[in-house]
Amino acid sequence: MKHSPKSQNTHHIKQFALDAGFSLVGIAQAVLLNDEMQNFSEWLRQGFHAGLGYMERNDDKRLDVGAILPGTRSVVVVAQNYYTPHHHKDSAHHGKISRYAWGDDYHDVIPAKLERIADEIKRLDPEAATKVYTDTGAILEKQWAVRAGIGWQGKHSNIISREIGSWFFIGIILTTAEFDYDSPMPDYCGTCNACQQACPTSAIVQPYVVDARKCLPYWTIETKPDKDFPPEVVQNLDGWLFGCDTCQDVCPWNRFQKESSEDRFQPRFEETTLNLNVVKQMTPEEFSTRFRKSPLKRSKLAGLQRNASALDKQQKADENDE
Ligand code: B12
Ligand code: SF4
Ligand code: SF4
Repeated sequence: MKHSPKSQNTHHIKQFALDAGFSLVGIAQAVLLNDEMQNFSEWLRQGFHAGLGYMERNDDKRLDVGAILPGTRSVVVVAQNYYTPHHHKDSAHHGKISRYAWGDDYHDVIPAKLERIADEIKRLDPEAATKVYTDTGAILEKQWAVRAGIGWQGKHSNIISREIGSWFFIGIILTTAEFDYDSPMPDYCGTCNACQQACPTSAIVQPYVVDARKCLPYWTIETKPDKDFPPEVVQNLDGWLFGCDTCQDVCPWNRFQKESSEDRFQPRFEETTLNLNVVKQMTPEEFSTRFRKSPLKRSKLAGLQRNASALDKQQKADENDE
C-alpha cells in the first residue's frame, strides 16, 4: 500500500468489514501452521475424519496458505453471526434442525460479502492479490480465527468469542497485502467441560478433539443417503434430524449471543424442526422447492428421509420403553 500508512489501511479494512455486516474481524500474519498441523496429522492418524476423504489431501495448503495464493502475507478473518432468537419447538414426531441451517445457506450468503472486502483491499493496493474462502477449501479456518484474535478454540472445537459466543461462521480472505497483525486469543474455557459432558454420542473424545465418526453432524449431513447409521448413533440421535448443536447450546459463553443483522439467517418458513412424517412423504419436487438455497439440500432428499426414519424409529422405541 503505497500512499498511506499500514495502520491506517488496517483500520480502514477492519471498519469496512464491520460495515459489510460482519460482527468481528481480525488479521493474522501468514506464517506456517507447524504446531497446528502436528495436531491435525494426529487427528487424521487416529481416523477421526471418518469418511471425509478430502481431509487427507492438500496438507501442503493447510500448512502454508502461500501454496494456495503465492506471496500471501495476511489472513483476514471475519465472523458472520447467525444467531436468531428462536428455539426448537418441543413437539412430538419432529426432528431438530441445527441452528446454522435455519436460514439460507451461508455458502451462498458470505462469499459476495467477502469479495466486497477483497475489492476494497485491491482498491487500496492495486497490486494486491486476494482469495476468499468460507468452508470451501483446505484451510484451517478455526486455527486462523484464533491467530487473528477472533476467539479461542473451545473444548467442543468450535471458536468462541467473548463478545458473541460461538454462533458464527468463519470467513477468510488471503491477501498479498500487508497489515498490522492481531495477537492470538487466549483460552477462556477454564475448568468448564459442560460440552464434553452433554455430547449425546461422546464425540468429544478429549478436550478440544472431536471424533467425526461419533459426531451427529457427520452422520446426518455428510454421509451418503445409502449409508445406514450404526446403532450407537441411532440410539443417541437425541432428536436431531440435521446437524447438532448440543455442545454449543450448553456453553456458558453463548449467553453472550447477539441477534444477527443478516435477515437471510432468520428461520425459513419459521421452521426450526421438521415433522418426520412430512419428510418421509416428501416428493423430490417438494424437496427442491422447499430447500432451494437452504443448507438442508446438502443431505439430499434420500439422506434427510434416512435421518427421519432413524429418528422416528428411535422415538417410537423410546415411547414403548416409557
Ligand atoms: C471437517 C469439518 C467438520 C466435521 C469435523 C468437525 C471438526 N471438529 O473438525 C463435522 C462434519 C463433524 C463438522 C461439524 C460441525 N461443523 Co464443521 N467444519 C469442518 C471443516 C470443513 C474443517 C474443520 C477441520 O479442519 N477439522 C480438522 C480438525 C483436526 O480440526 P479441529 O477440530 O480444529 O482440531 C484441532 C484441535 O483438535 C487441536 N487440538 C488438539 N489438541 C488440542 C489441545 C488444545 C489445548 C487446543 C487448544 C487444541 C488442540 O488440533 C486440531 C488441529 O489443529 C471446517 C471449515 C474449514 N475449512 O476449516 C468447518 C467448520 C469448523 N464447521 C463449522 C460448524 C458451524 C460446524 C457445526 C457447528 C455444524 C452443526 N451445527 O452441525 C458442527 C460442530 C461439531 C463440532 N463440535 O466440531 C464452522 C465452525 C465455526 C466456529 N464458530 O468455530 C466451520 C469453521 C465452517 C465455517 N466456515 O464457519 N464440521
Ligand atoms: S455437534 Fe453434537 S455430536 Fe458433535 S460434538 Fe457437539 S454435541 Fe457432540
Ligand atoms: S462448554 Fe465450557 S468447556 Fe465447552 S467450549 Fe464452552 S466454555 Fe469451553
